[in-house]
This record gives sequence, structure tokens and C-alpha cells, in this order.
Amino acid sequence: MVLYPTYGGSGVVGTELGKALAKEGHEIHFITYSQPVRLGSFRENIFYHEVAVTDYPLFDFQPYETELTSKMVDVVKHEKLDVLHVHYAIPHASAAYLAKQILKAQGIHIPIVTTLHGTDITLVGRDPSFEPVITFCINESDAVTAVSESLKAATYKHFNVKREINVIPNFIIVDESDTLFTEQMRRKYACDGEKIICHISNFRKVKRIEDVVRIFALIAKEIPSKLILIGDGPDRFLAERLSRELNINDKVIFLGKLRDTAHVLSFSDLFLLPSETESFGLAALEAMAVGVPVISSNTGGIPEVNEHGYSGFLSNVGDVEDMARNALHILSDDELEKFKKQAKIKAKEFTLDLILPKYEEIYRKLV
Ligand code: GMT
Repeated sequence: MVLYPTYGGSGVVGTELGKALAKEGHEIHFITYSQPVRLGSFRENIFYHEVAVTDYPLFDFQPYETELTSKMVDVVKHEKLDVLHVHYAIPHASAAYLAKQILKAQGIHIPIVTTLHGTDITLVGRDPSFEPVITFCINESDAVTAVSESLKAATYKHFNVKREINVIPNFIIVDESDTLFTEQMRRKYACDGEKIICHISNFRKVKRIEDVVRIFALIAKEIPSKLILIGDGPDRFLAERLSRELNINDKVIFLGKLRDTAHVLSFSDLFLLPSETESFGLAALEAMAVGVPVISSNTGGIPEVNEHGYSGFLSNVGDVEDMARNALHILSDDELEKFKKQAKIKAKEFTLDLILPKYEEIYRKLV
């Protein structure tokens, strides 16, 4: 598994997939530049290979891709790997292609699976400075998966790709025990009768963080509530500034980056995801899995996850009034419990046991 170790969804998916495969008895080697956030402590069948990034005065930009490629060659060769699965095309797919060629010259065959996650296609990858490399690597991978039908369609639309792309949706591990929730924890953030609204992201422009605050401001005008924001990133200051301007900063709680978000989600009443584009929306699915309904935009792959009128509601990008109206509907005493149950039911369409065999089938075909 080659992935970004940070707080992004592609890293979470790659790590959880690796952990699940290891549990099934497969030997999993993670290759990246720091320990993946969801990897946790010692687990059987799991190995982690850190890519050391050289800091040499000549380099204004460190040649990560070259060092990653060398690490892939080394690990494939010496650990006798069967498949290289790379998550997020840039630069993992091109590094994998080069590693494959180097190994081929040494008589070693290694198939590559590339999983497309989102902005590697919809934002960054489409940029002319990346496009030819992305197109080539998608065409040269031995198998390509996309996390939603919407992302698959976007790939065909924006790149000269003719090959087959398998849609394998992201997944969650449903916790039936309900042990996460404690009234005590909830009380730390909200008084009795207050609703808790949550948002989790990397606070990038695409997440429309100011919409999150504006939706919440409209909700808070009508009902006692708190907004909990998890994560960090370049647009966090916009949320801080806007909540001060709107005079709701005493109701907005910034928790910053958290390794494990399930605890906070378990005492939340509603999740907001008003993104500009979202190939899947794993954060929304993780909220639904613990019974938190979702107010989202209707962009990209989100409609494949959040079902309008069932697990939550969808609105046009930027329509904060509609999102707030829908949020107030869900949060009303008559509706909340129903939506919470439905969100949990909808999330069960994406449980690990349904998704894992789809990846295993791809690996099996390749080896
Ligand atoms: O594309 C990104 O912004 C980063 C990427 C990530 O690593 O978190 O997110 C994408 O992959 C996730 C996992 O498959 C999806 O749930 C997100 O929807 C997707 N983000 C976007 O499309 C904006």
C-alpha cells in the first residue's frame, strides 16, 4: 500500500484496507514518508517502510518521487511483494510505473493497482502540468479503481483514458456496540437541550468552510446548538474570522486534528459537508455509520453516499439557506431519531465485508 499518511480520506481508506487485508491473513507493507495516522500500534501481518526524504542544499524541492520509487523497488524485491497498490495518482502512480520498469529490467514482474480518490482527477490532475503523466499512468496501471461512479465518469471526461475502471466505493467498519457514546463527553461541549453540529475536513478551499459557518449561524438563530470543527488546513482562519464577525464564536469549537473522530461523531446530531466537489465524502459516511445524518451539497459522488430525504439532505453548492432549512427539519424533535436510524442503515451499504472482496478479486486476477 502506497499512500499519503496524513489526515486525508485516501490515506484513511488505504490504511483501513491494509489493516483489513492483514486481518484476513495477507501480508501488508505500507510505504510512505511517515506513519499513517490510522495505522495504530502493532498488528500481525503489517509492516511499515518509511521513505526518507533527503534534505540536500541543492534541492529547492525535495525529490520525493525518486526516493519513493527507490523504496518501492527495494521493498518489492526484498519482501517479495505480489502487488503494488497505490492510493491517489499523484505522484504514486508515476512512481509505481517507474519502479515497475526498474524491476522489469531485473527480471521481476510487479502488477500495479491504482486507486483514484478525488482531486488527483477533479482538481489537481486536470491541470495541464500533471495531465499527460496522469493519463499515461492510468493507462499503464494493471488495474484502476475509482471510489465512485462520479469519479469514474470524471476520469473518462477529462483524460484520454479508454481502459476499464472498476468502481469500488469507500467503506466503513460499523460498530454495532454503541459503546462510543457517553453523555459525560457530550456535556463537555453542549448543555442539555443543545444540538451538536459537526464538520470534519482538511479545511481546504474545496470544502467551503465559510458555508459551514454560515449554515450553522442560521441553525443557531433558531435552536440552541454548538458547532464542532475537526481538522486543520489553510482555510481554518476563514472559519475563525467569520464566526467572530457573525458573533457566534462562543458556539464554535475548533478541536484541530484528531486521529480518531468516531468519539466526537458519536455524540453529534448532524454532519455538514457543503463541499464544492467531493468524489465520495468519506467523512460523511463515517458520520452516518455512527448514526449522524448529513447535510451536504449534491456534487460529485456525494449523492451516491448521502440519500436525499433518508440519510440527510442534499442542496446545490453554495445554497446555505436551503442547507440550513433542511438541517432545522432534521433537528426537529419529530424527525431527529428517524434520520439518525436511517443514516446508520444507509451506511450499511458500505460495510467492509461488502467492499473487501472487490479488492481481493482484483489482486487475485493480477497474481
Ligand atoms: O482529493 C482530496 O482532496 C484528498 C483526498 C484525500 O486524500 O482525502 O480526498 C478524496 O478522497 C477521499 C477518499 O476516497 C474521498 O472521500 C474524498 O471525497 C476525496 N476528496 C475530494 O474529492 C475533494
